[in-house]
Amino acid sequence: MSATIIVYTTPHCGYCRMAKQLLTSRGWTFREVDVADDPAARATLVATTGRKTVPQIFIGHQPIGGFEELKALDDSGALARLVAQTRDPQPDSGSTRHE
Ligand SMILES: N[C@@H](CCC(=O)N[C@@H](CS)C(=O)NCC(=O)O)C(=O)O
Repeated sequence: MSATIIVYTTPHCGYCRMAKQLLTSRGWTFREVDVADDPAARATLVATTGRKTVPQIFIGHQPIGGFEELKALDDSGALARLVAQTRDPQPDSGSTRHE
């Protein structure tokens, strides 16, 4: 299963471009949602994240912020862990399946 990464963007947004480049450089696919012409989606995004800028990036269902937050997480190594957790649900190590 691949990680669900969603990047909310607008066209001509430099931070959006940098965020997408970072994710692509790591080999992670993502879904891009352009909210430029969708005021309702943008309002929902602001309500959900508390932030008015784009990009807004979600790893799984977790809003992590914009490009600068993405970069900080990447620099610390936390981003790769977050993506891996989202991508690979931990097996139920305490149980054995009998079929
Ligand atoms: N610190 C933010 C800065 C993002 C930012 O300033 N984005 C610009 C577009 S590139 C923005 O949303 N400006 C306000 C607007 O478009 O309404 C980040 O790293 O993502």
